[in-house]
Amino acid sequence: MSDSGNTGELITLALKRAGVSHLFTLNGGHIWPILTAAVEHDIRIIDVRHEQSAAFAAEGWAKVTRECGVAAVTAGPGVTNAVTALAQASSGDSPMFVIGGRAPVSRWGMGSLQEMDHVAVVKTLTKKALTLESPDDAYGVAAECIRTALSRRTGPVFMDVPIDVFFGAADIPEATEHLTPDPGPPPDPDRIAETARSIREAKHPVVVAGAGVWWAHAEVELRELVENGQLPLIVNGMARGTLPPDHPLHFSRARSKALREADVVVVVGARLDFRLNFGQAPVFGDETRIIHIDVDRAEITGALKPAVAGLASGMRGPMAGGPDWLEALTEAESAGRRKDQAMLEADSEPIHPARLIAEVARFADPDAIIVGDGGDFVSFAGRLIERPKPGLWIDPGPFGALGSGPAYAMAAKLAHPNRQVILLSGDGAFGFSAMEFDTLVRHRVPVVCVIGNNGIWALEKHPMQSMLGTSVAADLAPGTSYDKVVEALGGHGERVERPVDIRPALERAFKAGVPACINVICDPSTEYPRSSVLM
Ligand SMILES: Cc1ncc(C[n+]2csc(CCOP(=O)(O)OP(=O)(O)O)c2C)c(N)n1
Ligand SMILES: [Mg+2]
Repeated sequence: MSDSGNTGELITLALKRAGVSHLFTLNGGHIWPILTAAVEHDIRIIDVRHEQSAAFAAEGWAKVTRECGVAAVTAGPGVTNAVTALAQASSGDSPMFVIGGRAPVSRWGMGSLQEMDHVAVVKTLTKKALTLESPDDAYGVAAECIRTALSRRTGPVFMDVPIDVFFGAADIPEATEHLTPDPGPPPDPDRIAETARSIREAKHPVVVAGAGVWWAHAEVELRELVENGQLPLIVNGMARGTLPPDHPLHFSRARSKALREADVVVVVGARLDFRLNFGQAPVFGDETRIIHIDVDRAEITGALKPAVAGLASGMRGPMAGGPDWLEALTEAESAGRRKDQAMLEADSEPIHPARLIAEVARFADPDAIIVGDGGDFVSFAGRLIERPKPGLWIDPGPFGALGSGPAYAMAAKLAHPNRQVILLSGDGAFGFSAMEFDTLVRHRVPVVCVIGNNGIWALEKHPMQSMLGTSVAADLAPGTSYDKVVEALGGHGERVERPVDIRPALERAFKAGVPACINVICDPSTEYPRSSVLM
């Protein structure tokens, strides 16, 4: 006869079994059973100041570790506060599991405190959303939720638990088989061989890789593909760092030339969304043939790891393209880099955001995890900071929610306590989740936040001004002392106004041993040189 446990304990045991080590949460009576069980079974609880951050932290955990991040939020407003993060996870394919409290099933419809049907709200944002009906199902359903989140295409899963079900009990199951995530159907070998042939016959081939490669653990195969075929690689999203910045096949500044002039572009694990101009001209040439490969929703579908490995081994044999293509791109790449040089070295005051980014890039360790949360400031960072490996640059992805940064940085530092974690935040972005510095202080998670404080919502103000001739609701107060906010919460804070003071401030912030904020006053008139409208 096995022991019994309440539903909170049964869910917790399923989480443990799936390797979950952290639970991001904010208290509410509807979820007490999982909070007490997590403590009992040694899952570390990180309690935040807003449920949005609990869910963003779970998502950040997923992005950094490729494990399933888990958050527990209370019924009603706890769940609605987590909705933005579920949407972000859905748009970025982040595997996460959000557990919600729920008003009691025994009084459903009678108007209990915080009663609402969460499942109806989150259904379109999740791979699966359900209400747990009985303690007997708790272990198996929770295990299956994690498996679903990690199966490809990865994504968020939601389960709510009525409070009377949460406190109900069932037998603890005997040790069960570990549930293995589904990597996706095997790709069609004929289509892979055909694609390999198209690449070999191309004069100007290009490979574009996106987050799907990261989620599929296919970065080694991707490198083999481009090296075997000597193919120029362009990355976006979580595929950043797939090749180190000095690799001769890694191109970023030559991106527009490469896409415009390519005859064959193989897009792997990336969506043909606004970042790739929906696969259309003028970003792609009129004659460019795009071959789209992804685990689903693509021309060629299937598990990406074997698909890319298949392409890599198909690169043996004669290639139609000569060295001229790579040479032309290399030249464009160097010219683009030379053009950026002046802003990287700018000595002006207020500080040029690119100079600030350059100082951070020089300071960061090779394995530092850099988190971006903001507008133009993060665009500068995205362009100027390069990572030697994937998984070291974390941003909101295509959903673009401001305010995810502190939670992502927290998750990154919890997952990798011995590495530097640097949060690059716009001053506007900082306002969304500033109270999470209290969470970082309480849980002793010493991330260093660098604010590019330009006193405006620059990514909106500059385009609004140039497109509409006016800007409305685009200003913040100049020079606000956000560093004092962090200091007041128990962290280390500094204000920096001169370029020469950036590096010493970074050194002190990392030595401080507590969460830190370097509030750098930046020039509001510098506009990110954007070539497209972000819509
Ligand atoms: C939650 C949310 N609200 C609004 C926006 C629209 N938005 C995108 S960038 C941006 C400006 C960000 O300003 P800041 O963080 O100060 O960075 P800056 O552009 O000034 O460098 C805004 C308002 C968004 N992406 N997400
Ligand atoms: Mg700003």
